[in-house]
Amino acid sequence: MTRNAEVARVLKEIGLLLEIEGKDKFKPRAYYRGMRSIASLGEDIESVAKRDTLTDIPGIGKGLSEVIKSYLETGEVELLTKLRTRVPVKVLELDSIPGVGPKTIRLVYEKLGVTDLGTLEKAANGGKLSGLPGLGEKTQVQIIEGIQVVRAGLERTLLADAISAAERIENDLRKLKVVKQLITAGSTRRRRETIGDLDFLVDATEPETVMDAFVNSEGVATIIAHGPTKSSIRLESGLQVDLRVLPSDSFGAGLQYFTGSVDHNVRLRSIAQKMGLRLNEYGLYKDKKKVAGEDEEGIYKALGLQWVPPELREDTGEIEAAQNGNLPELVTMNDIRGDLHSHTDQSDGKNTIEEMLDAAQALGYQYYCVSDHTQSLTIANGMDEDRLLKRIEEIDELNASGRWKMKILKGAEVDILADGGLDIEDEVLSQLDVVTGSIHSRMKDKKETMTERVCHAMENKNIHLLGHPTGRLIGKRSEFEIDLERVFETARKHNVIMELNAHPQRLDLNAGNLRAAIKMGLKIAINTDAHRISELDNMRFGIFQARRGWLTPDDIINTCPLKKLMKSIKK
Ligand code: DGT
Ligand code: CA
Ligand code: CA
Ligand code: ZN
Repeated sequence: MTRNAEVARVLKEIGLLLEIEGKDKFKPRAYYRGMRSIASLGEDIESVAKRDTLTDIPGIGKGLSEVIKSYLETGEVELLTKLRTRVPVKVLELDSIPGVGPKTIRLVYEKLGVTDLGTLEKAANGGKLSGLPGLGEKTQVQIIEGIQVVRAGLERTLLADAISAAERIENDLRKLKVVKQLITAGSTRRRRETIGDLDFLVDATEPETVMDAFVNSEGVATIIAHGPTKSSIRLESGLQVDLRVLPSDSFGAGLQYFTGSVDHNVRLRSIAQKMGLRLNEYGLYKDKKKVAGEDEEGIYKALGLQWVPPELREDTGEIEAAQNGNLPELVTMNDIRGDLHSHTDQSDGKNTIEEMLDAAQALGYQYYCVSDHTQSLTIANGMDEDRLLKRIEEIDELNASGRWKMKILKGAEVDILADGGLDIEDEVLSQLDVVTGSIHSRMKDKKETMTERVCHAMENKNIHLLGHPTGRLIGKRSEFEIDLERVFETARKHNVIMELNAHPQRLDLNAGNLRAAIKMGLKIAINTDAHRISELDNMRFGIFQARRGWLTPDDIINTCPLKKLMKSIKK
């Protein structure tokens, strides 16, 4: 968690506790406002505090600035400590359940003594909620489902969060002169969507020095084990990190073993056995003689396989492909020539169009599509036809200005309405370069209805892309029910491109969906859907996911040069 996110969390907790205590109606709102303000702050809160300009932040008055200062300086806030004693409720945990907010928390706390996820679950399963004022049978079912969603997401960490924690510790350890090689293996190296724990491997001249530094890393909550060849810590975020020391001449074998997956490793071991060899984390052996182990390539080669990119090591066909020399040439960051889905402060983005363009240009893109929300998404200040027409003129001017070398593409992320229509007139849509259609409403539609809706939208001749096709938010919201096979067929018929939304919490489509889509001959666009400058960097998570879906540059539309891109999205 970044410092800003930590502070936002503290403000939110205070707000929630105050609201549940119920003594003051207005104070909680001030804390929520401050929370939102800090969460969307473009600058590091610590720098603002150092300059002593916290009260310049919208929504941060004297009181809140004192709270923030106290937290940044001491890690504690007196008000929060007192509130937690007066109202012993795990408000953040309960508030994270979809469909549960402060009002419900207050009600179940007062009437049923619910204080956390476990006690709420018990009350809901016992049918105790549906008797409470304003809570029906339906809400009770929703809450039970919501608890399951939270539970499923709690134990694992999003890849992006795991990687940023890993990089922070790795960078510190790399500064030690005794470290020769250091790498994060396990599911993180395989770029799984979520991570159980981090698995560091190190080759060092003085392992104890590395171990000591490791257990003393910043952000450690508990030291689980501290030994000469293996140590484990738990970070404040709850994420566990293991560090293993490997001998130099076995580093490749250890890296291979601890990268996994278990299924992939089991297959390799049986191939070794059939060849009269033995494979373990120290090497590949013929009787007592080591035939490979220093590097990974050597092990795969000795087993008659191409080296397998970690993203493919799930035993879903990669072993056979590697035996036949048929592994795909997976896409890399260098192949990406532009981003086709992004927002500005005209809708719910945080930065101006110029700021976004400067940042995109710095990434070396050839083209960049600005695609703000449209009118039916009122909470995102979506654009109507008039505003869109103005936007079109504005982009013509920006292109003509010559300030940006890349081509600025005119786009919109239009809402797919309940009946499958789009929320902007065709007359205006036809003037845009790239139109993405997305579902943002009625996500609980029945499978048949949702499939019809999306397929009908794709029949519109002005739609080029289907945005975040399954609508899931990892650990928060499941995919909506939809017949993807029919969606893919319809997309192929009408030349609609499937988005791979690169936001770490979306990664939508998933790897299996991607493989199915390209098998049917569909093209994919990897888009960040950036709502602020920093989110343009999420492209890397889209690339990771694309690789897990076996995608090559040819499968991806935004690897094309501009001319070819415009030609191939034409209807
Ligand atoms: P995670 O942490 O749940 O996201 O997933 P992994 O894949 O990182 O799993 P983890 O941390 O339990 O173990 C790291 C790797 O070590 C795993 O991918 C393969 C290897 N490994 C662990 N246990 C076994 C085992 O019992 N057999 C074999 N062949 N390999 C194992
Ligand atoms: Ca792991
Ligand atoms: Ca592990
Ligand atoms: Zn979007």
